[in-house]
Amino acid sequence: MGGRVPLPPICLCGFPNPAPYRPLPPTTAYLFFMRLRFLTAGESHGKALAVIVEGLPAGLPVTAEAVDAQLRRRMQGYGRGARMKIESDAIEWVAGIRAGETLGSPVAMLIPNRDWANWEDVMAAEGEGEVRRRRVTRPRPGHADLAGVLKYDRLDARDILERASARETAARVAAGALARRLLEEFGVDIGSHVISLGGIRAAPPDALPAPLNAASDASLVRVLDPAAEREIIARIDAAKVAGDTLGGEVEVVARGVVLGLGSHVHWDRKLDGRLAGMLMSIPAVKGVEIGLGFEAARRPGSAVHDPIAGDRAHDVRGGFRRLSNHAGGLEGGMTTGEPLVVRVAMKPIATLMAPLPSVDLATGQAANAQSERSDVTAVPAMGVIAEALVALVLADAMLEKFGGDSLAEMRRNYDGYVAALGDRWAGLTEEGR
Ligand code: EPS
Repeated sequence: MGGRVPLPPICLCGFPNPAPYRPLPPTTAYLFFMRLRFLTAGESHGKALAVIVEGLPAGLPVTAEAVDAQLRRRMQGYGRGARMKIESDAIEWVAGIRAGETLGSPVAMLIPNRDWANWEDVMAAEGEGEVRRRRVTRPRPGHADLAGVLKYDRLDARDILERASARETAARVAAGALARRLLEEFGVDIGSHVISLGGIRAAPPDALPAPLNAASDASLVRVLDPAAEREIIARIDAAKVAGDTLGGEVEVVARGVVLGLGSHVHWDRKLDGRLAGMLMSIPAVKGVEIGLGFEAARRPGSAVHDPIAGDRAHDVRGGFRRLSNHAGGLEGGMTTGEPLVVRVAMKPIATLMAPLPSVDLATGQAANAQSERSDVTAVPAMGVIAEALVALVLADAMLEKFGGDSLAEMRRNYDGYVAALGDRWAGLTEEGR
């Protein structure tokens, strides 16, 4: 007998494979959202958008008006299309709220689509009826149409675009409004402003106004520079005439965020990654920067890192302050207590009224892409969406750090932590300071 020793199974990388492959448990999918989870459902021209938010503590005062106010902000902005004239977004509570407070159970909300009245036949859940009317067979470059129909084996790109539409973000803004409500209880204020649109850069003031949204929402394109506002509006008008669309950049600022949210200890607990991943999920968003962002790569360290100074104020910064905030309020995956500053870049909307070349999936022939009614730009609205998503990530990180089944319990944990940070500073000798 040859007595050959069986070789260990070898994986493709050439190393011995000690254990058979086992799929990761499904809970892994939730690592990015440990405490606060949300799910949305709904097609752009379906009956309604639905959202469930799970993980909010009991006892948080909420009103439909506070949620609706955020939905109204999302509908604004010069350059939006006819759809926003049809809709008047507002929520219906479905579950999780009683007597104006959260119960600690999942909160469910509906946002009815007014436009549903015009699409009931085409979007009917059952029966062929008119379903084959208004088929989309000429995929738009830049949209989900082509990859979607091929991957999901559909004949009609409407089956894809209805869900890929940025209409879904209304549901996320509603979820974000609840997160924002929680953060307000802890003194956090989140705002945004447009810093470029259609290639025109705004020159915002060095010291941003507070509250930021009171100033940015007063502008038709949410910029803090009246000269740039005029130029941007002219650029949008010209793009509309040309059948074109425009992208741009938004800056989101969260003030009052306590030091120590997120963690340096593991990749999926770093707040930078959690924020960037969430913001990159906004339709048409192609880039996210934190603080100086890409500019930090071009400067020496001495012109990037924020010098540290003591500060007796016992606030969210734990008794210290920074002489600059190039880090955008994040170091080592943790908040520093300085304002959190995130910039988000959006490409132009993919639906062009002067469409680009495509292929008709019904005939295989070259044809121009389909033109569905759309916006020239949605950059001002994207700022509102980005604020909502930043709120969801921060609320999740707050719940992770301070926990609590009720708002009162969460507040005790928060107050104890902030007091302990202050005590540490108070314990230093005069000499040490
Ligand atoms: C949107 C609703 C949509 C578009 C836009 C965002 O309405 P409709 O398709 O009926 O005109 O205005 O959708 C897109 C930009 C897109 O690419 O699909 C909304 O509610 O935000």
